[in-house]
Amino acid sequence: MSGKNEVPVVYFVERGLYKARVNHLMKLAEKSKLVDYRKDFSSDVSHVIAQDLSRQQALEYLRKVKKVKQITDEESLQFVTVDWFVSCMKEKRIVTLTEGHRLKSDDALEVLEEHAMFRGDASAESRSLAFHRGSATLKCLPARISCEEDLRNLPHIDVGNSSKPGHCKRVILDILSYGQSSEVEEILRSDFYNSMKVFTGIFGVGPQTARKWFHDFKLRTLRDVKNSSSVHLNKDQRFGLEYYDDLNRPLPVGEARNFETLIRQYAEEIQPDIEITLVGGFRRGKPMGHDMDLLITHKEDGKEKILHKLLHKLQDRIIYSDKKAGSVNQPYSARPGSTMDHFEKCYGIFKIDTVKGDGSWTARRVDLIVVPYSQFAFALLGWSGSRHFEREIRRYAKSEKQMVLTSHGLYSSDGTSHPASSEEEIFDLLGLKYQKPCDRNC
Ligand code: 8DG
Ligand code: CA
Ligand code: CA
Repeated sequence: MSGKNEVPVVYFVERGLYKARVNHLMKLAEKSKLVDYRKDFSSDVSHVIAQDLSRQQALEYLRKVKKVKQITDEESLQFVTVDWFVSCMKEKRIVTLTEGHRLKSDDALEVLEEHAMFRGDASAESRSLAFHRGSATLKCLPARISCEEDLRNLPHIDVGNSSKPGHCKRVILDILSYGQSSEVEEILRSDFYNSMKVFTGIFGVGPQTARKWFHDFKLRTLRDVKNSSSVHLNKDQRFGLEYYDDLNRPLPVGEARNFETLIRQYAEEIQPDIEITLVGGFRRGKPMGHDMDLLITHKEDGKEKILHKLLHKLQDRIIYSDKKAGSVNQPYSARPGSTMDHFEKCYGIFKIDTVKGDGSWTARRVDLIVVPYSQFAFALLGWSGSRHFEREIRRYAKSEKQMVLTSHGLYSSDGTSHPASSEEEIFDLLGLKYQKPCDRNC
């Protein structure tokens, strides 16, 4: 857009969106007087609209799929989310762009971390961990890195005295010198990375299945998956595919808090002293999440079929639910190092009211976990994440204290259990300084 009051010229990136949704959006844009709409990308487009793609992926799509040779003024192009467009249509005005409306830029080290897990070869875990640690170091810095000197002595980046820089450092140095890392750009452009990203976005599909689809069945898109005769989807995956759009839409904390309140209300109707706690990323203060994790606990240790009764009250909202019976009396059998636990729980997809309060809903993933009161502090610590924090604190317990920490308890190597009634006590037992949930976002 060159002039101040010009009408935005919008273009939709179809990748990652269902055909029906794209058609619907295009029709809205065509009819609207607020925006001009281009079916084909042209040089006058001012707003590129996409969902669940980074800025680089949207650009890549234009170059590779749409064969756009030259994007004249990439800097002035706005890369925005479908949510921005929908808000404009609903409010019948051009909504001011906020950071939340812009497609995010890829974090180079996070791309490498993800790519290592997608490849899944023998060294995948250690490679991805190395990139994660490098990326976490950068995030903790008070200012942006501007020269090689800023990297000196940084943990997991400036490692060892070798004259050959480590992988993380090499990538950062490339970005400092050339504005980008050719290795990362190549990954972002690759069919493998882009297809794996889409496939692993389906609930119930992990890297292993996604790799099989990509390499053995030669699938590339969601449409390929749907039309493939080789793919046999299990129940999770069928729902995952059907609600792909909704389940991949970031979940705002307000929506999660509203649902937490509703669950608490239902729980109170069942029995007044049931406690409901929203955990996971939201407890760490994240404004957005991918699902809701709710702990349900009761002083009289779960004899009351709480989950069954709760799900009954929620029945109109259940799209899918997978109940797992618990075996909380043999918690020590938990595989060390694994975050999987033995609580009675339900992995579900529920219809959750949007924050608009107009009766509209979005399909969301919800984990409901029933925790015996005596194990609550451990479950709280275990389910608050982040996954990386959990891995590190469990590793620390094992290597420094010769103890096993799980979401059920803390145990010495002879199996003795060390009870705790708060997270603070667990940190204490481990000889660690207490870390608030908001400081566990590493
Ligand atoms: P997000 O949803 O905001 O994207 O992130 P998150 O809330 O940090 O991640 P999550 O995938 O929802 O996982 C939350 C925490 O739950 C994570 O640290 C691992 C932990 N967790 C357990 N036990 C189990 C389990 O049996 N299954 C799963 N899926 N997660 C578990 O402690
Ligand atoms: Ca979560
Ligand atoms: Ca979860």
